[in-house]
Amino acid sequence: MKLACAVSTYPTSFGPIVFKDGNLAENFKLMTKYGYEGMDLFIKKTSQEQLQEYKKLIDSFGLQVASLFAIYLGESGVKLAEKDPELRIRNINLMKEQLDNAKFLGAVGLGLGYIRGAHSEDETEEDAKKRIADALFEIGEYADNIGSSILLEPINRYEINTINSAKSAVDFIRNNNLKGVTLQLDMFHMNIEDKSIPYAIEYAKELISNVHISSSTRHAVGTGHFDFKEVTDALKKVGYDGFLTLEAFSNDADETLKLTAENVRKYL
Ligand code: LER
Ligand code: MN
Repeated sequence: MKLACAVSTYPTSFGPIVFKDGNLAENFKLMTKYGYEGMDLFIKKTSQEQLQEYKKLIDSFGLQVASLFAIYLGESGVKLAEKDPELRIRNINLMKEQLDNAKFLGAVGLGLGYIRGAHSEDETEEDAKKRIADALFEIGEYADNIGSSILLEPINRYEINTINSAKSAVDFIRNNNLKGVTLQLDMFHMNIEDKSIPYAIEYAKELISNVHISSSTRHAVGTGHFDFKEVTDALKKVGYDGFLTLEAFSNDADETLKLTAENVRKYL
């Protein structure tokens, strides 16, 4: 397994990202100092020229992109659970554009967090999940055709009311026969929603494409009460050899990266 870190290409207020200032070259320098090999890249609407610049810079540091996240779309109201048919088509197309960007950057795929959308008060989670599944059927097929993937991320109930546990995400993908859709796991969310993290990892095994790591308080790995060995043992047992991406709060990037690298390496 390889160590990665969440990085934003632009100044963002989104909480659990170590590098929120968009100073990519400076951030990459610190990452390589502690042996990080990749990143989850958080981007906003980006021109082809700008993407090429990012790729050049990432390559020059010998880094890789694990997942690409376009959370700005979610922040501007784009959701797959959209009820308006015309807006749904627009949203599906926006996701396809971002999949092309993920492919261009050599990422494992495009993360799908808040952009799946929530269910409204006058309907059940199942109602919204039907619309999300319909959209994902088309987007997943597109991803599969271009050799990429949508990484659906189970997110805890306090942040969104659809697809909270890893187990429910696996069932959702299987029950809807979704091609080109895999999983972005996140220890912080699984700790809240899954009865057992090792059991959920075993249950999800063929679908895991990336894993977000942090402490139980969502800071540097090793500073809370998570049994990190239990998690890495479970990942090893299912043969996972992708990225462990630090997605955490931090007031001191150097310290957060250093502590996480030390605490993760003992278990790899
Ligand atoms: C949100 O809490 C999260 O975990 C991210 O990966 C964004 O989707
Ligand atoms: Mn996450």
